[in-house]
Amino acid sequence: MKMSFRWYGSGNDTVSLSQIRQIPGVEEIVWALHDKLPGEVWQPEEIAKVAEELKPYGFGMSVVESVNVHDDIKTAGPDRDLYIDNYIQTIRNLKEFGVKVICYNFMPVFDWTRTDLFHPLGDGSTALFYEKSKIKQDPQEMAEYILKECEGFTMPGWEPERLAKLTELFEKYKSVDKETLWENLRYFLEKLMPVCHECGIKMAIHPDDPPWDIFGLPRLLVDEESVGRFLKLVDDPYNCLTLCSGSLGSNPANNVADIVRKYADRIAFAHIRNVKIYENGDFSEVSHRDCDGDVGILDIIRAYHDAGFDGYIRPDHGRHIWNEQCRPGYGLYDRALGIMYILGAWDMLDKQKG
Ligand code: CS2
Ligand code: MN
Repeated sequence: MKMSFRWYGSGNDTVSLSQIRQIPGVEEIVWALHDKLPGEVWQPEEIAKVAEELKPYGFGMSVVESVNVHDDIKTAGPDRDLYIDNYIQTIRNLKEFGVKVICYNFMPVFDWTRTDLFHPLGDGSTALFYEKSKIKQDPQEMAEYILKECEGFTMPGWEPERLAKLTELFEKYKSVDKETLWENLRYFLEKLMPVCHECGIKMAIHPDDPPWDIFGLPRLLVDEESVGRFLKLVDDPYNCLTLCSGSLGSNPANNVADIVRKYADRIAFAHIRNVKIYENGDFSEVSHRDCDGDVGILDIIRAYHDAGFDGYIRPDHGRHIWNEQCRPGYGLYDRALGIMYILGAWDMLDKQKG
């Protein structure tokens, strides 16, 4: 297992590389070019700048999160082949810098969705929260709320340029039901696989967050069965998962540790996030400690350990603690605590194995 930490880039993150260097065990920075819109080619000169920044700290740059997928690819729009060609060029450019894994998602319109980004947890900390009943209402209202709360931060998947055209976007997805979306995903991945083999880069899809349909939009990767369907859809060792414990784990019917056990060989990247689920289906993100939430963090870590997981792993969202002013979910302190929890459990399992 190789520990990593997501970083949004100089001038775009409240956390610095020198801070990250002091978190024990971090080998890799999970990065992206955050000013790129979905569909644009990532140019070598732009990637080189990130490589130069990471070099003095000795961090690897093996994992990109995310190269976002253009809506024309998801909806089989008129320019999908052009955008797939651009994606392929980006893969080729990333290869030159040692990238091994591309994390992406295939969620229509929105990436992760929450109704409150600073929900009080009762101990003075706050975290991201999802209130089911609020999602039945207006997507425009929710998008405006998120964009307002995130002012000053770039939010991948929440590009204001895209969301300004929300009605148009919803219109595009009108004819895309779940089966069509699966088909469009297959089309995309089949075009990419030969290039992935050639470049030694794994495509690692992030499951849908939350793992159910929202605002009438279909969502594909929501449970063990659909994860299985995805892996068979394009049955290729370069077609992989970013297994996000918090995304799948917000449905209490999902046993994430079982999913890890079943598909470990196709997990390229692990996101460790804990959530507490309420009886009415609302959920709150919480600390990484197992007993603070419901996803079974320790079982999940054990499942990775038993499988001899040697992919990349990172704490996913953290709470906002100690008055830290940061990008929602992506502060320094709680994610650093998360890393220490994961490594503590991992080291103990190593020790027991002898
Ligand atoms: C991430 C996702 O912050 C998060 O919730 O886990 O946004 C993830 O980066 C994307 O879905 C991957 O494309
Ligand atoms: Mn995640």
